[in-house]
Amino acid sequence: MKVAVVGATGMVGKVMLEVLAERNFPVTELLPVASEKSIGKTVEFRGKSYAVIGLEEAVEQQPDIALFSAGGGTSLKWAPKFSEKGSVVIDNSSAWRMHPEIKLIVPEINGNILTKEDKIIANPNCSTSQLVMVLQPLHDAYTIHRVVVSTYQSITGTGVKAVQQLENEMTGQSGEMAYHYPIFQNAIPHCDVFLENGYTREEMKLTNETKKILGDDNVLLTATAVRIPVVGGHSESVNISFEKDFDITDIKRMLSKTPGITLKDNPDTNTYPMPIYAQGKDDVFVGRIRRDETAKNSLNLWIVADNLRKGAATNTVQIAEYLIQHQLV
Ligand code: 11C
Repeated sequence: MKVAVVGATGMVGKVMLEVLAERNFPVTELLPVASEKSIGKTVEFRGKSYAVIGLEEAVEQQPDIALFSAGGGTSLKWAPKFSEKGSVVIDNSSAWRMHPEIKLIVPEINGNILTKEDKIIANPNCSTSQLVMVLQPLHDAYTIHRVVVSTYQSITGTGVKAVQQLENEMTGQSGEMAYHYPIFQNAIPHCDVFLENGYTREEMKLTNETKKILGDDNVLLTATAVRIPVVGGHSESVNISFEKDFDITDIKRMLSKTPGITLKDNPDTNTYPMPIYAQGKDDVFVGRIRRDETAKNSLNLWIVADNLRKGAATNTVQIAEYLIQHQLV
């Protein structure tokens, strides 16, 4: 496969290259692509250096697959140009996710809806991917009525500028601010921009993308998204109400058997998921599973995943793997 990685010098792009290499993705030719200012820089892939090329040149080279993580504007403009030339674009930005004709895919959940006709495929927001991985098996078994989620999100979701801001604040240096406020020793209840309804766009992505991936508009979901000074992954406190009653032991057993999920849940040994353990891993970690004693058919749980992996690069590569395995590319 001739594979283009658009945004190859960015935070997610670099992880995409790592994930492609780790998973032995059948790359026969790699095209690392980035904006004008990065052309000529090099990136490493499987021990070799590759020169970064621009978007025009990459389109002309007609890659089989183009993995995009270069921001919504670039995706809106360039994904159609690649697909018109025959490439399949898997886009990690928010540009295409809610487009009615574009599929929003977590392969373990809804990979089966992909066809050869899908030339632009959207990858969900990081906080959504890890959430739906856990919601989907539970929805199948007990029918979710309502979800209340509060996120504790890694600064890597914002990008390099935020990582730099935290480093500056930790070492007492001044510099550019990615956030309106200091992030060191802080929690900022504001991820992405505010919308007219008082929610942030991150919060509404959780609501809307979850319904689209689960394929069920009846699932009610309300969210509060919070940024915290952590780099290893996003954490989520999740309260779920079901139509049907459940048994906690069955839920733990079911989740422990779900591919892509690791159950870490043992109060006796202080075992629960945390970003320091999720960092660099592809799985979604779940724990603190307990009945909500204040509401009917309800429970609480805690989900953690590396937002740059299952939340972004890994899921994108898994979509590409799915296409190959099912001869859709
Ligand atoms: C964050 N979830 O942590 C965001 C980053 O829509 O792909 C990814 C934004 C997106 O701020």
